[in-house]
Amino acid sequence: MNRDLILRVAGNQFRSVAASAIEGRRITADEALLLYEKAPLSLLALLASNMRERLNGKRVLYNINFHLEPTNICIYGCRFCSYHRERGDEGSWDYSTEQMLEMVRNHASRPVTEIHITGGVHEGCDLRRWGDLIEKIGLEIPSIHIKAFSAVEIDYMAESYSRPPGYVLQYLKERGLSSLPGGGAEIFDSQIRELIAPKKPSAERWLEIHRIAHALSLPSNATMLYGHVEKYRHRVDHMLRIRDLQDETGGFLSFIPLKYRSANNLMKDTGEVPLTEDLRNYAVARLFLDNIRHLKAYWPMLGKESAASALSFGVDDIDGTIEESTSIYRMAGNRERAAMSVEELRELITSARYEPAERDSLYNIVNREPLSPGSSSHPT
Ligand code: V47
Ligand code: SF4
Repeated sequence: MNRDLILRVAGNQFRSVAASAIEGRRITADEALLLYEKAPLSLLALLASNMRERLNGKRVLYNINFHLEPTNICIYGCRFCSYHRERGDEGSWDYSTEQMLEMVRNHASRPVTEIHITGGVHEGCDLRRWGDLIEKIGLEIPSIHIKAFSAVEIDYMAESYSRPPGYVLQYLKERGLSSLPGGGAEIFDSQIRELIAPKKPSAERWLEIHRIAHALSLPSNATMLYGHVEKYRHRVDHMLRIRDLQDETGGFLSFIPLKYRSANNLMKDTGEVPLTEDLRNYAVARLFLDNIRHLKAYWPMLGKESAASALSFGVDDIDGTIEESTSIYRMAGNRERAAMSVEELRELITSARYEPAERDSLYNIVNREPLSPGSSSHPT
């Protein structure tokens, strides 16, 4: 839709912010708050789509990856988390390096380009052990991109070795670490953080670790856990801190809003926000984070249908065709099978009238022969 038409739809109340968005000017925190609180969903869809087309055309990217979750035993006990267990609890796990390498070998014949490793944190989450693990994974699949260890895990390794995070990141990089996932950010506001994740490292520490990673040429993602007790202003504050850091380093590859899922955790009475709220959130994130090119929908958390709707609200990246090894959202109440074949994912994108394209972890397009059914990443 052309500029004048969008501005007419925007009306007086939103004309100025709409013009900024369309003309590529940065929107302010107050404008983001206004969009969150008052903008009609139809206008948000138009503005976010306009911006996503300017940045990414009609393309929707996906990556063929698999998740490895070494353990769900975790000392932090975040109140929103349905996944963590105490050692010895029913449903807890803590894989040995050999068990994890066996899982990796099971993927070696599949066309995966990335392994995503993250999990709980406990006394066994040792820097040398994780360094050894990723080194061995690199020997099993030399071409694989290893995206591993959230800032929370990096912080734990640094603290337990009484070393700065830069030491830990450099050590892991030398053993094959190529980027960091965006977990652990939650909501940066200290009061909300205290309510939902009182034991977790602070927002400042999360940002510091990503700043250092970027300086070491380790790119990363940023997440935001939304739809619980936070208010819109906390989301804006969160994204502002990410936008500021991105201005400084340019190291964030994508922004990933994570919808709070309420089953089986201490905050279950909070409930979940409706799909319209997810779409509003994607659109405002797209418009506010003008310096992060990719906006990712993590479909195992959102569900397939909702992920397809999110494409019309600024999302240009759908997290991969992943395996059932991803348990964090299943345990938090998403009953959908956490796996989708490449064909299914491409179909979801084309049915929404976008253009699917496979990407690698650094957002280069992967051109490959059509996958034969035998080599698809569909779980057997
Ligand atoms: O930090 C935990 C979230 C995150 C719940 O970087 C929950 O590519 C909703 O960060 N409801 C970990 N969310 C996962 C993560 C991630 C996921 C996909 C891709 C990438 C990436 C990173 O999961 C945690 C927390 O914010 N989480 N429990 C819950 N009940
Ligand atoms: Fe541990 Fe992560 Fe769950 Fe918090 S969200 S309890 S850090 S596994």
